[in-house]
Amino acid sequence: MLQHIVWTISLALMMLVAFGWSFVMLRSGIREEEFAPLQKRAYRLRTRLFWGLVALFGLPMLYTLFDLPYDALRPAEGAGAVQEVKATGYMWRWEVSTEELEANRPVVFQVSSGDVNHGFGIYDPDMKIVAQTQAMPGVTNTIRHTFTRPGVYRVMCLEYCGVAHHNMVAELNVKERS
Ligand SMILES: [Cu+2]
Repeated sequence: MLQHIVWTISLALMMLVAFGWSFVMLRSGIREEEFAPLQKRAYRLRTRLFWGLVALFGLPMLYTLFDLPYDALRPAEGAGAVQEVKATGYMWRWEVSTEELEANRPVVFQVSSGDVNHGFGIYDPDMKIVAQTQAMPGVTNTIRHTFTRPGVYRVMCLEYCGVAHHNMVAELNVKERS
């Protein structure tokens, strides 16, 4: 149902954009000096509309950026010593220095690759992504994450790296903090 509404709205907006494009294309031969007063008003309106939209959507967009699974942007929460994990991607497996972690204690992942580019994505027990970074040869990327919920998390490759790409799964066992 919702999908149907969104599709109808998208279609209407696409038609509006197509109409705007064809209008501009048909009128593109006219110089600015020859604009009719109505056209000048339309252009002024467009400028105001542009800045209005920037103001209206700019802030919510910035705000939602914080929900992206890039934990480098957020400091890890939780007290206690940091747990360090070295993770290296290979075609087609992950080498993880430890699979046993504690919840509510910050974890720092040092992520790299032994061959080609891989994507290091951590999924929670509900298969929702919680953190991710690139695994690149010759580069170590750091991500910080604090697991708040115990359970079995999965590391999966997010970058297609060959025929057995789908086999690149490692498990992280996050236990209740002792
Ligand atoms: Cu892959």
